[in-house]
Amino acid sequence: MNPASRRETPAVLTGRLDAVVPLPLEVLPAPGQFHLTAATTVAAVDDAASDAVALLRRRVAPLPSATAAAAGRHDRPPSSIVLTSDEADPALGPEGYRLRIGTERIEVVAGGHDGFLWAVQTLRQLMPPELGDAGVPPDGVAVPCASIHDAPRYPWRGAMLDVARHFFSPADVCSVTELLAAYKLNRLHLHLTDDQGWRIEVRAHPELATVGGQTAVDGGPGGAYTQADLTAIVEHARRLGVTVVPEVDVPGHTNAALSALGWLSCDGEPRPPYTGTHVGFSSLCVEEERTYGWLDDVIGELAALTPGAWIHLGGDESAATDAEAYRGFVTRALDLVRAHGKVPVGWGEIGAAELGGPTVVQHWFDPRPTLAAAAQGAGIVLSPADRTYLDQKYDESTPVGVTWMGAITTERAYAWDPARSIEGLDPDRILGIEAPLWTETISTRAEVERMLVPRLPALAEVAWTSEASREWRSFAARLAGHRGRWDADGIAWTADPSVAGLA
Ligand code: TNX
Repeated sequence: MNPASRRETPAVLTGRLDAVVPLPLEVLPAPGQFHLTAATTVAAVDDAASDAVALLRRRVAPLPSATAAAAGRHDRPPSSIVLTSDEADPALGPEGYRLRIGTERIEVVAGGHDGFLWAVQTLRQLMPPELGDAGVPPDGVAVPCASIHDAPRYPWRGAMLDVARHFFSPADVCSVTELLAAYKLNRLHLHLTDDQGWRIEVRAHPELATVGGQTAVDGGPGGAYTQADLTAIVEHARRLGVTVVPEVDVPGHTNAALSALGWLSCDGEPRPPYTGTHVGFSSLCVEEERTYGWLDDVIGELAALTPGAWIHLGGDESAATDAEAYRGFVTRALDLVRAHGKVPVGWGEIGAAELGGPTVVQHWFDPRPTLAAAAQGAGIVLSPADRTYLDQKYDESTPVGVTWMGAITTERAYAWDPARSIEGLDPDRILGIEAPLWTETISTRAEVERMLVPRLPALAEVAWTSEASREWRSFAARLAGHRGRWDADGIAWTADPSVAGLA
C-alpha cells in the first residue's frame, strides 16, 4: 500500500468479510468500501422485502427510505441499500440471496421473503460490532466491498425449546427466536406439553392450561400461553423467517394432561401433578374413543393457531403404553393431524408404526425406527443426542445441564456430517437438523442462552453451509468475533475452552 492511499484510509469503524456465521456459499472480495451513514437510504422494490427492511432498520441502523425510483437515478443520494427481486434467479431458491456491496450502493437480490431476511442478517454481521442498535456514529461505518452469493444446504434448520419442564415467557421465546434468526435457523420447535406442565390454552378443554399448566420441575411456578400469546410468538417468528413447529407430546409424557382431565386415563382417575424428572411413566388411554376426540380438539385448535405446515405429536419414550397399542395410536394420530391440513412430525420412535402418508420423523437416538421411517418415505430431521442435545453440559464445569449423552463441546457440535451420521440412511431423505434444548435443569433465559451460545451457531453452520466448505478453525475464528455482538445484545454465553478465541 503506498503512503498516499494509507492517508486516505478513513478512521471509521470497519466491518470484516470474514465474520459471517454460518459461512456463505461464496464471498468474493472487491476493491473499496461502502460507507454507511445516517443518510444512507433504503429502498425496497419488492413487497417480499418489507420484513427484511424492518429488520434492517431495527438491527442494522434506523435508515431513511428512498423510493425505488430515486434509488435507481443517477442523482441518487451518496449511498443507498436497494432490495430487489427483479433479477431473482430461480436457482437462488426461496432462501437464497445475492449481496453486492459496491462503493455507493448495496444491492440485495433475493429469491423471496426469507432470502431477503437472511441477506440482512449477513449484512448485520458484516457491519462492525460496535454499530449495535445505538444508531450510526457521526463518521459512519465502512463495509468492505464484495459480492456474496448464498443459499442453505438444508431446508430444515431448527432449534427446540422445552417450555414444559420449565415455563418461559413469550418475551423469552421471542428473544430466543431473534438468536435463531441471527444464525439463519428457520424452525422453532416448541415442546409445549410434558409430564410436568401443559403450556398452551385449549379452549375446548380449559383445565389443560389452568390445572395442567400450574406445575414445573422442582415445584416452580409453571405457566401457560394464552392463544393470543402463541399467536404473538408465531407472528414475531414469521417476521424473522422462522416457522414455529408446535409439539403436543402424546401418548406418553402426558401426566400434566392426565392431572387436569382424569378421563384421559383408562381408570378415569386424575393423576397427581408431577414435578420430578423421570420419563416413560404416563400414557393416554389409547384404547378409548374419547382420547381421539380430545386429541382432535387439541390438534384442531393448534392447527388454527399456527400457520406453519407442521404439527409435532411427540411419540417418544412411551414405555407406559402397550407396544402394539402404541403403533395403532400413532397411525391414527398422524392421520388426525393430516385431516387438519398439516404434516405430522414425531420423534424417532414413531417410525415403528405405519406412517400412512407424508410424515417428518425427528431422529434423536435409536437409528432403527428412523431407518424404518425413511423406508416408508418420511423426511428425516436429525437431532442425534451426541451432537445436537444442547441440554448436555459443555464439560464438567457447566453449571446447569445433564450428562447422560456425555459432554458436548462446541467443536463436537460442529464436527459431524449429517449426511453420514446414520449408516444406511439415504441422504436424500434428510430435511436438515435440529438442536433440542430440554429444560429439566434450566429455568432462566440466561441459562438457556449459555446452553445455546456458542453451540447453536456451530449447528447453524452444520445445517447451512456445504460440507466441503466447512472447517473448524475457520469457524472458530469467525465465531470468536461474535462475542462483542452477544455482549452488546445482552446475550449470555459460555466461554467454551474448545473455541480458542472464546475461552
Ligand atoms: C429424552 S429425547 C427425552 C426428553 C428428555 C431428555 C433429557 C426425547 C425425545 N425425550 O423427554 O427431556 O431425554 O435429555
